[in-house]
Amino acid sequence: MSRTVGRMGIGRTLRTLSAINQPEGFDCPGCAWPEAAPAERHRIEFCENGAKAVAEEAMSERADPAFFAAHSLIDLEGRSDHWLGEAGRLTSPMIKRSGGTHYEPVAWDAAFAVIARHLLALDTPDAAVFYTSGRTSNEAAFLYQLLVRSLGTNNLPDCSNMCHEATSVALTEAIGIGKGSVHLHDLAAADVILVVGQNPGTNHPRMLSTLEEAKRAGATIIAINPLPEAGLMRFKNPQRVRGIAGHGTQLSDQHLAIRLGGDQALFQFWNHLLVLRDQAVPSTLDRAFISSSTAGFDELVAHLSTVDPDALLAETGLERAEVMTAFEAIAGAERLIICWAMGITQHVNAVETIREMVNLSLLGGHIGRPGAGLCPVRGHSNVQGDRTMGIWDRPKPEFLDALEQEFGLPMPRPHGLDTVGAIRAFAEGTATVMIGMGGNFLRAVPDTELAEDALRRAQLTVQISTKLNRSHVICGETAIILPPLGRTEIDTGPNGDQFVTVEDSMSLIHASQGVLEPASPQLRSEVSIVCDLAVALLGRDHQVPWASFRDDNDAVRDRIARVIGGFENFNQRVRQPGGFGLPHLPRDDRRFATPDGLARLAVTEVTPRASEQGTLTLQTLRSHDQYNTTIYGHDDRYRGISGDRHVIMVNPDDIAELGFADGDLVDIISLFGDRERRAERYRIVPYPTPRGSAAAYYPETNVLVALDHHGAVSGTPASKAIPIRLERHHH
Ligand SMILES: Nc1nc2c(c(=O)[nH]1)N[C@H]1C(S)=C(S)[C@@H](COP(=O)(O)OP(=O)(O)OC[C@H]3O[C@@H](n4cnc5c(=O)[nH]c(N)nc54)[C@H](O)[C@@H]3O)O[C@H]1N2
Ligand SMILES: Nc1nc2c(c(=O)[nH]1)N[C@H]1C(S)=C(S)[C@@H](COP(=O)(O)OP(=O)(O)OC[C@H]3O[C@@H](n4cnc5c(=O)[nH]c(N)nc54)[C@H](O)[C@@H]3O)O[C@H]1N2
Ligand SMILES: [Mo]
Repeated sequence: MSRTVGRMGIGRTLRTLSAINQPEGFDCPGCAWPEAAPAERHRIEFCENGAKAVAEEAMSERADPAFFAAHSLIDLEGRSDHWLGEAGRLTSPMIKRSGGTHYEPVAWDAAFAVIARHLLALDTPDAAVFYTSGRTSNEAAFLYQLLVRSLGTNNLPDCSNMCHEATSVALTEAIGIGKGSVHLHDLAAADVILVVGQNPGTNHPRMLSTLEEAKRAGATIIAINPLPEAGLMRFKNPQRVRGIAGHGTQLSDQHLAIRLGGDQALFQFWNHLLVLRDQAVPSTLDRAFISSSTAGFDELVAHLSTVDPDALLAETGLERAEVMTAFEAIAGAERLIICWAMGITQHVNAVETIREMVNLSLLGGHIGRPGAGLCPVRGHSNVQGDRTMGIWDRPKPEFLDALEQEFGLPMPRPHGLDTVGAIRAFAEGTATVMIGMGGNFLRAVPDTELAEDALRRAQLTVQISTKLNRSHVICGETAIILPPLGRTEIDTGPNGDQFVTVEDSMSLIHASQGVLEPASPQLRSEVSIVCDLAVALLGRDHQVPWASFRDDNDAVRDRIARVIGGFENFNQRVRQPGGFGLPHLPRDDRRFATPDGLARLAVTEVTPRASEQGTLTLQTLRSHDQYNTTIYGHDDRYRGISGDRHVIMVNPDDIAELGFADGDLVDIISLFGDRERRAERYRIVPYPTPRGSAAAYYPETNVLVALDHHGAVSGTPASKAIPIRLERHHH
């Protein structure tokens, strides 16, 4: 608590922390891991990193007009991301006028008028881009996409493009819905859980409590990760006295220290063996399920009979014996759950890898049964809900039909720009207006230098943000900051106190209501900001009654209930403590909403890794002391690194072979054909990561990722698979 008390004071700390993730309180802005049902919930239902995320929003410092008067844009540009965040909460709408050197205060209405003028002057609405980060509420997201589509474009890139896009693509194709298929209680009932490409100890700490419960109930947990991530190796549950005092639980029974990008080969190897094993032990595969509910089995078996298991094994970098130990657990599993996150999705072959993971799950019939299923673990606390609300550059036609029917407006049909496409459009000058609903677009995206040049070419950039970040500083010719209320804050208006709703990683919808006085009386809810902008743009007589939604989230929810399946009686059901779950056919009924009603087994080709002598592959990941682009501090406690984020973790044998030593300062150079990208002055840290696989922190190393280096199907920047070499740093 020292951090929260330091930033917020003791009274506010107690009031705030006791409201996190409680039925009457607000949803933790940290991650999307679900809470237990209200009756089973702890009095303290948050983690260290959730408390940090809350403190980051509820801190006492203010980036107010006096702050902006004292710091020119050039001054701000020279500051670190950490420094910008420490400036405090944004308090007033601000504008940087064309040719201006500073942001200056602007009235809300004047700001909306400037934005409307720019948008209405565009030759085509496709020249504007509307980004969303995953902290936005369902209500604000629904109105925001409606506004954007009323203008006539599907340019709705979001943080999902950089996050779980591959999951959405692969799962929709395979099981007809792009969301995970387990409930929280399924984990405790599983007998084998694979945790793949995920660092829950830092990024989803409450998941460790769930895994601990599963472990106590007898589950075998297998961690598949290049790094021995702390929480998975040994975990002390701080919410139980035994957890604090004792030695902690060894959560994973096995750790497979896989080489970066080797997972597709690993799962294909296991699938190959499963089919062989079934010939000897006939119940290995769930034949009844396969024949009644899946398509593609014969093709998959034919393909798996042609693969070279030794070559697959070599791709993983693992020993045969350890892979076989895990295989025995998997082949014998009655209820298998596969969890995954960015270590899988941020690769060129991400969709193929998830297809192989789904194959494994389907071959054993591990879906739509208690204790079994697919468990992608989402990042941002409402990233899944934003997609459900239609924040998507590739909306489904049925969704657009429903919007048209409800609002009597034509909806644009061509697909819009995703994140990578948006940067390209700004670089080429085909996009000129950027609006960001939360997030830190500039820092989150790849190819930092290119992205900076691209966004500086914009005519107008607008950020709806709680905190100052790089996206305000590297901006268009005209730039606007609009400060919204945060999750922790009371949202009150002519219709009384309002609450919002969010969807967690397991499709549960629940209410979130802040408890703190707003950081400034000028702040407005995201819902009202969208409505005010809509009125400025589309007028009072627009088909959509924007003004009636402005201070009435119930009215917004009534519309959501009519447009989006699963939200029937939304207002009534969300008022039940703990909220309600959205339907999920595979999970609930073992049925699949694919075109033919069958789950799809997929054939994938593993592309052998081509790595040259003297090169490494780099993953960019999160430290224990950051929230995405927000840097809380310079330590990474669980990895034993402190005081410095400019480090690169390298296997000791690689360090020696490359002619370096512990502590050497190097430049990291990525190996893309078009031009050289360099991250300067990184300290080498010997680390237990597989040979050839290195790691460094995001977002500093985003400079290294070429814009074109992304998932083949998902478009997700392959920020866990950057080919690099190291060069001694010279001053
Ligand atoms: N405190 C905190 N919580 C957060 C966030 C935060 O920044 N801070 N961010 C939120 C967001 S938006 C997200 S998306 C999630 C991110 O949650 P994670 O996905 O856990 O985040 P990363 O730090 O990117 O960690 C990726 C993990 O995958 C492993 N990995 C990398 N490449 C491979 C590979 O090729 N194969 C395998 N098997 N493993 C690999 C890495 O070693 C690392 O353990 O967390 C959310 N929660
Ligand atoms: N190299 C590399 N790049 C990556 C990743 C990686 O692992 N490696 N991870 C990717 C992933 S998974 C993600 S999700 C993206 C994250 O990309 P983003 O979601 O764009 O980034 P965040 O850092 O989460 O955004 C933080 C900002 O959001 C604003 N904010 C916070 N709370 C609120 C709120 O309640 N309302 C509003 N309006 N604004 C708010 C604040 O101004 C804050 O500065 O980055 C991606 N980029
Ligand atoms: Mo994410």
